[in-house]
Amino acid sequence: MNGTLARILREHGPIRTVGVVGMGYVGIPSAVLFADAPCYTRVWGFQRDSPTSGYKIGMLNRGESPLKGEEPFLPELLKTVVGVDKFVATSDFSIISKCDAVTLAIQTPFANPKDLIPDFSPLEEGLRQVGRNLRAGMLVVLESTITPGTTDGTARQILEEESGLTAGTDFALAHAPERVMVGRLIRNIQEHDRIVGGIDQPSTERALSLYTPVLTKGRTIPMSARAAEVTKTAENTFRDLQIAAVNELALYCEAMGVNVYDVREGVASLKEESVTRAILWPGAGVGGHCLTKDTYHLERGVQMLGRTSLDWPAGEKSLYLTARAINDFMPRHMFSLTREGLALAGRDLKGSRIAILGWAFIANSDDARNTPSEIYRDLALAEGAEVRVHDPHVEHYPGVPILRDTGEVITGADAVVIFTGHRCYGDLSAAGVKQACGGSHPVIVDGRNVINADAFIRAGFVYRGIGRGDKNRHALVDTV
Ligand code: SAJ
Repeated sequence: MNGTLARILREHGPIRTVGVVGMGYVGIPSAVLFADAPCYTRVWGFQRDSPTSGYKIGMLNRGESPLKGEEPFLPELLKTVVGVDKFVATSDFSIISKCDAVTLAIQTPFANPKDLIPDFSPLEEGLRQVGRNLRAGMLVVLESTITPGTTDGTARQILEEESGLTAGTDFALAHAPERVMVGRLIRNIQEHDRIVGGIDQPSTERALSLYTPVLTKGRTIPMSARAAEVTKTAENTFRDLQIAAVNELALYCEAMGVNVYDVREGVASLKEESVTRAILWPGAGVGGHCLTKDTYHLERGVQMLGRTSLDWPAGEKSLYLTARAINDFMPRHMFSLTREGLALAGRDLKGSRIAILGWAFIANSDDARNTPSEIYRDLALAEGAEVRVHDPHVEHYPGVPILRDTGEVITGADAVVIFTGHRCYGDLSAAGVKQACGGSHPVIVDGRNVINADAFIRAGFVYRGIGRGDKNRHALVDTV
């Protein structure tokens, strides 16, 4: 046990003031929950006053959430903590020196996944701001998902360089990864168990004391900083792998003329003590800000930390990278199904009108980060098709007109392609869609198994569905 840091933290007393760097999907709900905890007297939300995101500061200080989409409890909580002056958003990073604890919730995308090169520049800039205003006795926590080794590596170096202090002696340093999903940010922070990993024991204990007051159902799970980094990257990598496994099964089922959903129900039915078959859902692709990159953080981590010690079968590719490749392939498979369907209807992609239903990366949300629909749209445009996009929630997306009226998007379409499992697409009627499309054999490609295949086939559609080998070779029905 490092006596010096433990003594300094004891003399510093309990955490009373908290700073959160990065007012986004993770930082805002975290800051609001810290501010709502009676034990914390003041919480600052730090945000760069940049042209793209500076507007958030004013909104937050008016008690308005800049986050799009429905986030239960957040608007009320935000109004409350701003109303009682416990939460203030600011671009004045010098105020960090008034905080007992600072968390960083800044995105960590990959500049080039293929070569495992992340773009850590936003995170590094945030760390420099914290380092410049760091005082002895403070706690710094990284909440962003990071390459294993970053907390005790790059982050430590930058903080020590900028502050002249020593991590583990003068200040505490830890990683406590976020585990939130859009649409349930507040509940996820309160109810999910919190992984907390310090670079040493006093750092772990200090970070545990920071998060305990905001947890309702969740427990804290202490471990080392590196184990926490691996835990976070691994949990998303495993989810991506599970999705890839069922996507591969779906492709196999199509090839064998079988319905993957029957198989899935069968596989999932094997339930008895200690036997769980966590088989997930196949689909048109994997999007979002997490599963699309966290595998690369894990891969980069083992490359950097385990290059010489990893025992691995010669010539074998990483299972996790193969999973990424399969999930990235699914929008392309949707495109092949479209091409195949149009050919059956006697049409080429070139000049065909395609209606994409669903731009969000996840059902019933407006979050379109890394949406699989974009890969598909680019392929279709490149082949000379005319593409229109509908989404009930996504308001705006750079360079892509998003329409709200389903009728307007489907009218005159040669192919209707369902990419997101929004609830409203389950209500699509075969007769209504057929009338809007107008042709004798429009194509419908279901990437989320939301429509009734038989009803559309009876109405004269060329039907194609992910994993629907039982239907994808149906005979064409002439309805006139
Ligand atoms: N998807 C499928 N089949 C499935 C589940 C998801 O194709 O059975 C697709 C979705 O359509 C979406 C993508 O995968 O395009 C990601 O979906 P998701 O449900 O994993 O949503 P995320 O990425 O917002 O949330 C994940 C979650 N991680 C895990 O469950 C291990 C969440 O708990 C994390 O907090 C989040 O990543 C994150 O921020 O890391």
